[in-house]
Amino acid sequence: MSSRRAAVLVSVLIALVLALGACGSASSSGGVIVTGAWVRPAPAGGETAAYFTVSNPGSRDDVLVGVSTPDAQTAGLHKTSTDASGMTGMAHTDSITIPAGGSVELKAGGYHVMLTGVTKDLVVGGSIGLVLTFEQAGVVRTTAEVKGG
Ligand SMILES: [Cu+2]
Repeated sequence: MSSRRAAVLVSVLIALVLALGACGSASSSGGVIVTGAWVRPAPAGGETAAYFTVSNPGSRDDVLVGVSTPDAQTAGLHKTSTDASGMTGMAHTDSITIPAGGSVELKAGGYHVMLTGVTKDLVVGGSIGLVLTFEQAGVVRTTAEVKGG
């Protein structure tokens, strides 16, 4: 083999490795898949909300029972809802069930992760870590990108 052909072969292998490595912003453990995690900007010490989608391709329901982060003093599951008089508020929720074969999207106006006392300025382009605990899947770690909104 000529050295030129060898060089081409090496380039192809490197491209392949990069392509395979690039498919992973999804975080998975034992059945659930967490995708699209993001968090709203906030100044250090402030509060904000984080969102993501959890898919459960498995054959039994799983339940998100806890959330934590090294990047804020507290993290908890909240649900925003609007009552009959049109007042919008949010309340702590203990758990979010992810149905077998289904998915749940945490989004504005619904479920979210409430963070208080963030330990650094969250600016667009930055990120924080989230540690999610599921009844079945156990601990799933993901990275939430700071996005405007
Ligand atoms: Cu909240």
